[in-house]
Amino acid sequence: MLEHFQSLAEKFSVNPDAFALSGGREVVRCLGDLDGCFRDAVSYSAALACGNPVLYRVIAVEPASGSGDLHYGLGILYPGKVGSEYYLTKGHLHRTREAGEVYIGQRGEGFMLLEDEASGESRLETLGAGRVVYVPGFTAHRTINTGTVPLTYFGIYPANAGHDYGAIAERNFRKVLVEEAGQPVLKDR
Ligand code: PAN
Ligand code: ZN
Repeated sequence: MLEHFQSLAEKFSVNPDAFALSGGREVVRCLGDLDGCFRDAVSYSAALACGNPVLYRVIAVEPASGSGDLHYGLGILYPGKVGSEYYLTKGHLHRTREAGEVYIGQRGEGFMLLEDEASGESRLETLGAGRVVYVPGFTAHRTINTGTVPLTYFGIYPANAGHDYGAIAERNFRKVLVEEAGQPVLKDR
């Protein structure tokens, strides 16, 4: 019986420090996968010419895909910048537009950039240890690491949410988060 519970603990464990989440599928995104995401194309090419570091990883668990089911994942976004713009995730809308998401910050310092698809209105929400960010439906979302250590976060979303990268990639987010005098500043692209 004890062995049974130990194996369950193994099956359903999360460890943000070790970036471990049981039962998930890992996706790794490198600098070269984020072509067109950063504002400064010259700095992007120069950075890529020096190497292709991993920018972030996501372990996603998809236990079931029926109506009402949930998927969840652990993300880790490393610190760094391209020019003056902080490392970020590609960002997406959910394919099922009305699907929302909850992000729970685990470690590090950063933000989520949210952009309402219809109005184009942007919002910057703090994401870090102990912060919860609710992403409403119909909202493009991207994670940004403004700190000096990896930013880890847990995300929970409807199983039918899906990822639509195309719509936001075509025009990109309207705002950029850049470092000015050592501080993050939100600017128009
Ligand atoms: C997250 C994201 C994760 C990586 O799990 O997928 O932060 O960002 P991109 O998917 O934009 O590369 C999520 O929002 N899932 O829906
Ligand atoms: Zn999402």
